[in-house]
Amino acid sequence: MSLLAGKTALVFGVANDRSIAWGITKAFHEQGATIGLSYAGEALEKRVRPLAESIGVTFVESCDVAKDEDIQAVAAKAAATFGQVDILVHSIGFAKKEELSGAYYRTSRAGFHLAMDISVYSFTALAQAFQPILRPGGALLTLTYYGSEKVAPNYNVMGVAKAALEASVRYLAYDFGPQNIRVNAISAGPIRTLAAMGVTGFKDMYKHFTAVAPLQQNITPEDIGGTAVYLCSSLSSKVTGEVIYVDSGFSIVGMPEKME
Ligand code: NAD
Ligand code: 0WE
Repeated sequence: MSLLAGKTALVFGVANDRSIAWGITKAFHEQGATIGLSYAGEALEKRVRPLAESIGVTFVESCDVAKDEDIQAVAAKAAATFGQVDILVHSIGFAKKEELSGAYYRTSRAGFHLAMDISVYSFTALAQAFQPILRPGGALLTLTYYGSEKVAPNYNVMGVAKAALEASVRYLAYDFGPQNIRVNAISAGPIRTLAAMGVTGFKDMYKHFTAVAPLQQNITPEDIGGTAVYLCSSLSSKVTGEVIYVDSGFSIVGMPEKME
């Protein structure tokens, strides 16, 4: 099956081979998409370029989403290389490490702004910059987490940012609907990626997750890739403004059977 044949996808947020963005990229590649990759800054190039080469991707561009000029530059390069783009994946989030432990009320003004800028505004900024070259029938996709809805201890300002990101998905879906461009989010269960390493209590949470989730299995970037293919292909042609959970069912459980 080639669900994405003839489609061009730009994926933002590959840091290494454990990144959710890389799981999505591999799934898109398997479905015949033409792919472009964008990474956060020159320091990551030595990791991202070999990954890109392993699947024959030649469009590999640095873009710090905190910089409007970087975003404008990738959009211009994408226009020159591909003409139009069908799919944009935003798999980016960041907060200062010190904001991700302790009490949420201690969040600094600067820490709040940074988390909102990188984790929320950047999705809107990409939508804005790529709007002129998005092909009707296309799709925008971002990644979120359950800490937007319920308190996940230590997730703190990222939880507030993800709530705003999910609201952005709905507003963007409304704006882009008339262009026949769909906008959705995947809410992923915990995955051991770079962004999850060194997070206070991640190991315990990872174990607790399989004890509570109906499917009793942890989530992989490949699991996310499958749902990303669905959300960016015509299989989901009338689905927009949604947050789809890929979490082994964790979020439907209101009362764990046993505490361990
Ligand atoms: P990751 O570290 O592999 O990916 C995060 C990416 O954000 C990195 O590639 C990093 O370079 C990029 N980034 C950070 N600041 C940037 C900037 N200024 N400009 C451009 N890129 C920047 O980790 P991941 O877990 O794959 O995270 C991807 C997305 O998935 C994030 O939005 C994260 O919040 C979300 N998510 C992760 C989990 C999890 O448990 N790992 C669960 C649910 C949602
Ligand atoms: O969205 C995320 C990762 C968010 C994240 C992680 C870091 C760690 C390193 C954002 N910024 C940074 N900045 C750093 O310096 N997840 C869903 C994974 C995650 O992160 C948590 C979690 C979970 C789950 C942080 C605290 C509690 C739970």
